[in-house]
Amino acid sequence: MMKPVNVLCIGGSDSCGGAGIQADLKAVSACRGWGLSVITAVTAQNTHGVSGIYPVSPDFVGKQMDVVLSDIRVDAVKTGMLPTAEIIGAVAKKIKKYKLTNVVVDPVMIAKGGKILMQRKAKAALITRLLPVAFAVTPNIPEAEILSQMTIKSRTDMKKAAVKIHALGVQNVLIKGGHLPGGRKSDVTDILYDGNTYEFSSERIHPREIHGTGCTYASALAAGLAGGCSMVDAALRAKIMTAAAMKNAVKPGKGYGAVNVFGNIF
Ligand code: PXL
Repeated sequence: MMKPVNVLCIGGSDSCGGAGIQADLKAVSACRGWGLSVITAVTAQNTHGVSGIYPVSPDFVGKQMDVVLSDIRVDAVKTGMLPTAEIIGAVAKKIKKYKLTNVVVDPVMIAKGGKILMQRKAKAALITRLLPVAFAVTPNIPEAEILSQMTIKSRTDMKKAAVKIHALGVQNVLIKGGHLPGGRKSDVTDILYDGNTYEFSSERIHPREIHGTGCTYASALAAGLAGGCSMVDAALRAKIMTAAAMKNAVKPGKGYGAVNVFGNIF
């Protein structure tokens, strides 16, 4: 039997299937990887928004990691929703214990409908405990503003913020530009900083409301790293794949739509 490339996704369940662990596993599968999942919280949500959050105990998050890692080689890790400081601490401890590499942190803070997915006091734990053990962090603009403690209004600001976040101890900072204001015809530029600065631009897709883009991007990035791509190659592939998944978005319910990584197949 073939040995697959394994990506461990650590995050919350999204009951409507568009974001969270469900999006992660679909993105890893679309990249031909094998997705493993450690659940940090169960959300009750549909395409109108999140109605409830039930966090898993930090001990049980740690237990899921122990059981998986005692058996299965992990080639990359992707973290998403980490609702509390205690859960962040448990995840960081296991990443260190098992010396996990290619750790991609998507610093999920707020859901599309505005629901808070990470407690306010957990943000400090993300910065002090998780970023130093991460290979890459993938904030959108509002998340990058929180991590860098500065306002971002331009590409120049994005670059300054990336340098500040890099100084927190994470090797690769990839700030996604989708939230920067721009005209209908403008591009979306993501900034990668690893000591040098890279810019990735693509056509702006105008999703009225598409759910799961950040989860898909970070999971595809982790799958690329797991398969041996450089950070730049993995980021480019992830951006191309996420853009295609947005173009192929579906509308499973009456509310917002969701990315669809398998859209080209059917
Ligand atoms: O898109 C970020 C995200 C991550 N994880 C879960 C979510 C969401 C957004 O709603 O529900 C579980």
